[in-house]
Amino acid sequence: MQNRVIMLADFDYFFAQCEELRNPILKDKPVVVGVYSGRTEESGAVSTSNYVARKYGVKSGMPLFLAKRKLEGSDSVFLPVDHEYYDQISDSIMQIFRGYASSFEQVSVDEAYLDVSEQVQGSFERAKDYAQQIKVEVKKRVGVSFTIGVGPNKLVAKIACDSQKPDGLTIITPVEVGCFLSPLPVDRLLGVGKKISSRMDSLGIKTIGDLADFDIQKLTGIFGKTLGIYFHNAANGVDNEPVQESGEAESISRIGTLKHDSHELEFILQKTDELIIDIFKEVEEKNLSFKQVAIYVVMTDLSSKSRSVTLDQPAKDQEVIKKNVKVLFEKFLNESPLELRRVGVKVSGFSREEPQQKQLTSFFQTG
Ligand code: TTP
Ligand code: CA
Repeated sequence: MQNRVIMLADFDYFFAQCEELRNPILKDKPVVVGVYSGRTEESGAVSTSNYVARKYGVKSGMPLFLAKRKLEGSDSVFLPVDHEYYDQISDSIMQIFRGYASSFEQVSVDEAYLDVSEQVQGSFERAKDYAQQIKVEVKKRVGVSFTIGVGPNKLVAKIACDSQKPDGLTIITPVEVGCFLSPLPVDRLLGVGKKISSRMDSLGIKTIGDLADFDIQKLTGIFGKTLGIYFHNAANGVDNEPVQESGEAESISRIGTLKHDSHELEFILQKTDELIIDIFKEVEEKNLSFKQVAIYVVMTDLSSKSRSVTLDQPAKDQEVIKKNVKVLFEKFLNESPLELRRVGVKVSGFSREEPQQKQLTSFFQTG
């Protein structure tokens, strides 16, 4: 049987990178994206920060006031999270990934596994070029950099990915797995949190290598059969979990930058038509009907807005998206005099039933 070749792609400093994308002036400054709780001007926590800010000691989860203190005297920029925008960037990249893999599994807004065994014919040498190719295409089409870890399974791909960021590419071939994992601290394994790692520490298990060498009978005696066997396998780099799409998408969206800033309906619709074709392809592939259509805009002052409409009944028709997007933009452009820089389209409210009209047509065709 051919080797499995599994990739994990993890977008670099994702929310902050998205902010740099819509406002390139930010690139050389410390950028902090945070959730403001609203109680006082400074209360809240850091979601993420770019690598410039990280040099000052800023970390995810840190209180904003502390991040402010660390960045005192620098030309730092603090921004509130804009999930709608990050989701659209994420969706655009995920769709590119799908085209490169036989199976695909999105883990979070900024992480996905790709099973590329067939595409690279089980060769890790080829996987290197293949990964570069994916990086180049995403950079060109969306503008985002990310890190890839490649391994014979999901577990190794994930740890490989974490070992060199940002814009990294780490490849661990099956023969390298043992040497790669064994010196790493045991808490790098999924499922080994603070409590378990201190228990392992008291057993003399500090590294993944220590865990791999630890007697499996004793291990299952201490942690129970399921966990014990899992720890033993994981420490030995064994993981047979398949890469598979989990659950249903909640929404399908695309975002794109206009060739130039504009307030002109026809020009904007040319761009959204391109996005809609791409969205509809995915809707059809997944055999979905949708009930909501939304637009998203980023204006020249970098503020962003969204507008949506709920349909009377589920639809599965590209023209329905186009028509509603047109109406939403007509209304929006009337309300707002600012020129637009980026535009996005989203469909959501999915169901799998055939839309009524289609049912009728198929009834007539078969009847
Ligand atoms: P991560 O992948 O953990 O971090 P990152 O992408 O910002 O940085 P890198 O991968 O280069 O180390 O998280 C992905 C996004 O999830 C991140 O951009 C913001 C969000 N996030 C939070 O909102 N709170 C958190 O505590 C963490 C860790 C992440
Ligand atoms: Ca990330």
